[in-house]
Amino acid sequence: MPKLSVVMISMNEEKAVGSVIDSIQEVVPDAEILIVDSSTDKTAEIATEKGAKVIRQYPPCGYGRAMELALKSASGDVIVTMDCDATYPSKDIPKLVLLIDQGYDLVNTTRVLTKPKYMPLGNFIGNRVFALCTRIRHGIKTTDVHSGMRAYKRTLIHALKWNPDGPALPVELLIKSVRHGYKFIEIPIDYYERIGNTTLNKLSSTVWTFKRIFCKEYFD
Ligand SMILES: Nc1nc2c(ncn2[C@@H]2O[C@H](COP(=O)(O)OP(=O)(O)OP(=O)(O)O)[C@@H](O)[C@H]2O)c(=O)[nH]1
Ligand SMILES: [Mg+2]
Repeated sequence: MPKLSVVMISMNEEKAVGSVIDSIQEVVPDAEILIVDSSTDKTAEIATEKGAKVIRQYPPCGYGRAMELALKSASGDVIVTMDCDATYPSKDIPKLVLLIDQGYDLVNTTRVLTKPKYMPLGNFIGNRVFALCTRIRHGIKTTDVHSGMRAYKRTLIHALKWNPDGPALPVELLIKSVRHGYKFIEIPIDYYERIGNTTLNKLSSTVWTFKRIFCKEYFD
């Protein structure tokens, strides 16, 4: 098996982080678990105690800069991203790793083939619209450009250049990778109820999503 890192970013996820780490360690006990944390609560302490490697980024620098630090600091040959809010199915991590092992550079997941019970209707419609725009503009067969659960080959992460500013970085990582010729596949996953409060700013995320889909400077 290739060396695996599971990376997450966290901001005030003390209610969820412990169970998320437990669920990862249950399925991939040898994986490095790396968290870039910008919390004022006990998230970092809980994660460290559970055996995760925690990098503090404080004051918070936003989703993109935290995710960039996490992706670049991971030591694995395969890097899986998750949210720290218990919404993603850790049990599916081995499926993603296997696909990377079979030759894919980027394994995306989709939460929205049908409306997930725990995703608000507005978010579901937004996600489908973003994916449709991506399909039309770039010809990429995706239904979910915002999924936070993915596997990347390490070589892709260290070759690709991206803009870490603003929300919606996963959109740019997906579009750019496929446009640059990396081998891509998408698989469906379940999406669970969020523990704790969302940090998502819908307006800013929507604006940045469209910029990343339609402005050349973000996808070339
Ligand atoms: N380190 C760090 N983590 C962040 C920051 N903003 C968000 N996060 C984390 O990024 C992950 C995704 O944020 P969420 O609030 O879950 O946003 P989302 O997944 O788009 O929205 P939901 O559907 O409500 O879960 C979570 O684990 C957050 O704790 C930040 O500025 N710094
Ligand atoms: Mg989330």
